[in-house]
Amino acid sequence: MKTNIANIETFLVDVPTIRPHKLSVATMNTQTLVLVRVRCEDGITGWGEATTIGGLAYGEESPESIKTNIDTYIAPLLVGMDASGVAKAMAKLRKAFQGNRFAKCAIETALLDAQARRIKVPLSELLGGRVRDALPVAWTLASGDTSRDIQEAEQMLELRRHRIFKLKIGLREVDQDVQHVLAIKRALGDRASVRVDVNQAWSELDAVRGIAALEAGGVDLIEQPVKAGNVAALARLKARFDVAIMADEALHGPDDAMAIARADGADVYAVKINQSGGLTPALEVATVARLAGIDLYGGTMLEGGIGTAATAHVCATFAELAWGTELFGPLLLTQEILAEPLVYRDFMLQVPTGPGLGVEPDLDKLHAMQRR
Ligand code: MUC
Ligand code: MG
Repeated sequence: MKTNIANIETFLVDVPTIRPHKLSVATMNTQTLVLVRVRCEDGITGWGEATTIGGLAYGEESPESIKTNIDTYIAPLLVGMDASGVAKAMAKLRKAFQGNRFAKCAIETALLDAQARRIKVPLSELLGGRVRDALPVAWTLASGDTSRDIQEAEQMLELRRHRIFKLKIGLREVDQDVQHVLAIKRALGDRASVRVDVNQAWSELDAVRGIAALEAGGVDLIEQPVKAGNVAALARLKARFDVAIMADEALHGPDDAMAIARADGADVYAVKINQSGGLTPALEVATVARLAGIDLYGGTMLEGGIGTAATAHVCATFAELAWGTELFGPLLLTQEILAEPLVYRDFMLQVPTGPGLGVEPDLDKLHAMQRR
């Protein structure tokens, strides 16, 4: 049935984190969620999220630019179009506007959420069909303090919430970082998978030294050790070491996925809906990976409940998901914006089962927390 897009609104919501989250590119004390609401003439509403990390520190879109570009350009283009023709609306949007992957992701999520609600299926069924109902979920240790990180990991194991830990490194000297990681690995032993994310901080020489020591110490995976643009270095590191090399910032959607696969540049792809420019391109990234024999991992931009649920629906369609996910974003925040929080149980995130995303914001909370 045809029904038009009636209006599109955006909200910035600043939520403090439960502790400082230290990456090589930024220290986060707050996360700014960019939420998008699409209302349709048939009364159906869809939600999307376009959250990034550290303002402009991580990527070329900031929360404020995402909001402005949706309000100024994207909303006027789409209002009045058929809401049930999501692919057509997204094709128009992708043709009219360059870049703005995060903004496009939020819009596609909201349109697909609305459409899945309209036809009364979980979003994963619109995306090709669900093959898994729960996803292994990693936790990031990024307090910057070794004993605090060990304590945090022990607590997560005790709670049966996480047994995969990703450590953020790259801020300190390579040797200091290696000592920090190996102390945590020694404390956790075989009870957990320990992985590192360098967020592009190392030169290739740093990477050779660092990865050799981390591999010898039992670390399972090295994420984005060198600059995003240096795919040749990623490929050399992949060829040199047995430990898995994961591409993250190097992956800005299907074209990069294809180029890195051609260069034999990674063992694993972090599939991120926002970095990919939407749910459909994220599925394309995953398809390229599958065809090239590259493993999959469900990545996060530390989104709140809406973006996290959307990624969960995408990952639920992957037949193979060798490295699990890191869909813990809502757990890093002091405030829950969903009416019903996502369920984390037995080291897994449960993929919502209701129509659409299967989650929705608590509007009172959202309005109370919204930036004015
Ligand atoms: C990244 O680079 O992977 C994901 C988890 C986390 O702690 O930071 C993000 C971004
Ligand atoms: Mg990363």
